[in-house]
Amino acid sequence: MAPVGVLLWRSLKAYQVFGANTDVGKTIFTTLLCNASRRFRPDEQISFLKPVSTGSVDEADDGHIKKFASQTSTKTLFQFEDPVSPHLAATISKQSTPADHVVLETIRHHAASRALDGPGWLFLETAGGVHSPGPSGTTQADLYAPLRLPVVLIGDSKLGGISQTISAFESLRIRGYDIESVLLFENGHYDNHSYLSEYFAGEHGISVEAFLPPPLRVSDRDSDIAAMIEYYEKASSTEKARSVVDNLESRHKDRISRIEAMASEAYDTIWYPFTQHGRLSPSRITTITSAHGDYFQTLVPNSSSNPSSQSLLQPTFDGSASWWTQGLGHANPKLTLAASYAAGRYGHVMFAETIHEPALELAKTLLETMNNPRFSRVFYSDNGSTGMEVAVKMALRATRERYNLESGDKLHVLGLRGSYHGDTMGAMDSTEPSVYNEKVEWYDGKGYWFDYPTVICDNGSWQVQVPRSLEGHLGATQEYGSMSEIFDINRRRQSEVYRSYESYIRTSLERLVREGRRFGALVMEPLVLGAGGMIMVDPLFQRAFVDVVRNSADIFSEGGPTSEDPDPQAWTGLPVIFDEVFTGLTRLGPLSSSSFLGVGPDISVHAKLLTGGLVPLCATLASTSIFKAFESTDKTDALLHGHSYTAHPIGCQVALESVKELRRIEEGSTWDWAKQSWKEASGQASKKGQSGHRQPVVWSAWSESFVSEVSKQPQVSGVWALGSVLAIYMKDAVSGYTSNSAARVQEALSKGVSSSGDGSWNVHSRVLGNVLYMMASQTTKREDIERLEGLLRKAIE
Ligand SMILES: Cc1ncc(COP(=O)(O)O)c(C=O)c1O
Ligand SMILES: *[C@@H]1O[C@H](CO)[C@@H](O)[C@H](O)[C@H]1NC(C)=O
Ligand SMILES: *[C@@H]1O[C@H](CO)[C@@H](O)[C@H](O)[C@H]1NC(C)=O
Ligand SMILES: *[C@@H]1O[C@H](CO)[C@@H](O)[C@H](O)[C@H]1NC(C)=O
Ligand SMILES: *[C@@H]1O[C@H](CO)[C@@H](O)[C@H](O)[C@H]1NC(C)=O
Ligand SMILES: CC(=O)N[C@H]1CO[C@H](CO)[C@@H](O)[C@@H]1O
Repeated sequence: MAPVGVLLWRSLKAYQVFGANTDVGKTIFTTLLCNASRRFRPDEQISFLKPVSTGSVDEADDGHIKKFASQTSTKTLFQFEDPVSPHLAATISKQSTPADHVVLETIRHHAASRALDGPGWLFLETAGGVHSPGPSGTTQADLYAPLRLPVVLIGDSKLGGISQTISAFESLRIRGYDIESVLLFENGHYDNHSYLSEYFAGEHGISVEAFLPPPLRVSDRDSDIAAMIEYYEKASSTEKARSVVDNLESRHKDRISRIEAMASEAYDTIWYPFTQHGRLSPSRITTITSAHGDYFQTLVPNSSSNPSSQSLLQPTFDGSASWWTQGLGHANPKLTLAASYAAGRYGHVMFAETIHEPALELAKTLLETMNNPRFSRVFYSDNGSTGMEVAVKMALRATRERYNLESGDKLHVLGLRGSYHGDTMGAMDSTEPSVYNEKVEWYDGKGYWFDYPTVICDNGSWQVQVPRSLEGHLGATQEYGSMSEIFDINRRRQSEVYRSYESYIRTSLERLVREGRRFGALVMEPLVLGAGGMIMVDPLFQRAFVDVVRNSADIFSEGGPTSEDPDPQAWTGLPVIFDEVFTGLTRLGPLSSSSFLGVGPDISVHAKLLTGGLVPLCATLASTSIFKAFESTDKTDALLHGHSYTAHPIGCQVALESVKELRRIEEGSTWDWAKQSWKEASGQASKKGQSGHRQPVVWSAWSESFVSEVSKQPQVSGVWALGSVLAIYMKDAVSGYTSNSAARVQEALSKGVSSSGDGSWNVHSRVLGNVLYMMASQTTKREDIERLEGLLRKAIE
């Protein structure tokens, strides 16, 4: 089954009719719309769709339509006999309850076949009010959101109806629906539609039309029908009805022309990040009209030359998880509501010597979640770069205080080659020269970056590969039976390999200090260097690095005076900073990627998944011993660092919701299918080392068999997968040329799977040099992964 796509065709003007409440006249208005659109567009076909209907078939809404808008083709997709809410009807009935995606898929299938019939209209009528539950229990506003049909909202003209109508509007609006028209009955006593007309026209540019209500029911069936025929005859021929039809048609056309113009307008007005404009053209720009779950909805290429019955949009898997930020799905309603709540409660408030509930709750939650006994403080900033910036400031000051260094001594950081910590100055200076910073005028790297052994699956075998430059110190590449053996830190720490890592690092540090360098911090991305090329570092090497640094106070103090810190959780040697911006909060499985190393940092930095990717926010966690380095009676000794949006309440509230959700996922059974398959593949038993920490289970959403299979392809030099991340290293196509084999796979993914029917979809991905990576969210289902693996296989071949 293809992923769910938004419904948009040039030929078919499809609208979803929502009611502000039950019993506000949805069926009457839908009948009126069907009847009037046929009257004013006599050459177009009119369709009515009731996705879910309850109650006896005789009284069903499509019966009403058949009677009073007789030239409409009608269809009910799921009919339940009991006249109760669909979620109850579905449980009472003997039929099985259709899952949400089945309801959506069935609607899409039906609408696509209507689109093929040539120019026409489709009116899809919902049941009850906007939040009345669908069959699975998901409320309709959420259930239908992925289709993103434009809405005709039927207002409530009864007592209290203004409030009902506005509430319904707001519920739809915050879920990304476009409300194109509000229709309601005239109410002779109150004239309330004038209030709504002004409200919607003024604030939202939406037209409100009030129609006379139908005649009261009479007991004689024939006269009742006659009266209704007269009513529809009259109402549908009014100028008002014509203007509603005209308005809906022009809104449809506007929507399409706006979408189709976006890429070329962007080409003329936008300055893109990480983009060489000299090589850009409008056709290379992806127009994203909305996003839901793991998919963008994008404009199909060359849409204007396609037949008008072909879908204008297609689902596009967000293969980079929108720069690694997404984990709980795009447009997640829980996060949307959290953001709206905080915006309503606070908007934004400043954060020096003030406190608000979202920031406090989040700080407590993060300290508990990271479960690192060293941590006691949370510092907020607004993105990964600035969070790292402040982490480095913290660490360098703590080192300066501990070793009583002069303020003139320039402190360097220790790190790994290929690190990336962001694009602000200090974050850049903490990394070695690379494409990201080399050409930046103020870049001034201050540090020493080690080479290191890496983990990869090559030709079906898991290896720790040692770079040529280190073979003399660390020996040759080692093969392991499975990835989890490589991650068995407790066992590997007893090995000869660990001792060779230790002595190599220790000797190097001694040499560097002898050469006159002074160090202020160890800065690492635990396990995976993201932007540097999706490189998985041997966790044992990083562990050895931390162990050696913590035991080398003698080297870093250079025999000078040292201030003691009696706190048992105090840092030793140098403060250790883990940049978990990319790797943390379940991206690789565990809540903290430091658990792979079995050692906690003194400072850690969290962003991206922190807010489920909805808004930027960063939290830098620090130990008391680091915090104390800034304490004095002099204001200028304080950490004088802050941003306009530090700890903004919306970010904190959303983060609170995300972290709770990620914890539920991490502790629950969501990933059991994936864990099970990796366990079977490697004979892994969940083990607790006798002497060490509890090691996290090593698994990935991407299957072990897929990783192993792809690693055997002649074009591929290696693969790894962990948590939601998959990295495929392509061999250079022609030696001497810069690699473009990853770009070719990327191209094939973006062509995607086309279907003569209506199930086309594709993949948006980003490559890093010769590495193609793919990222799922924490909620991606097995079927989606299998579908993607299928496409990847073809793209690589
Ligand atoms: C490891 C790491 N640190 C820091 C950053 C910078 O984060 P931001 O882009 O939120 O400033 C990134 C961004 O990709 C990252 O991957
Ligand atoms: C509109 O309604 C009237 C009254 O029921 C009916 O006579 C007419 O055929 C309907 N038009 C269409 C196009 O269904
Ligand atoms: C779109 O049209 C251009 C020019 O007509 C053509 O070169 C290109 O291959 C087309 N792209 C697709 C995806 O069909
Ligand atoms: C991060 O936040 C800082 C401070 O608000 C800002 O200057 C910077 O542009 C942001 N983004 C990056 C990528 O550094
Ligand atoms: C890959 O491994 C198989 C055995 O598992 C071996 O026969 C083959 O030669 C290897 N291929 C390469 C390119 O090393
Ligand atoms: C439907 C609704 O909100 N009705 C109100 C219309 O306006 C009158 C007075 O202007 C109110 O009394 C009704 O409650």
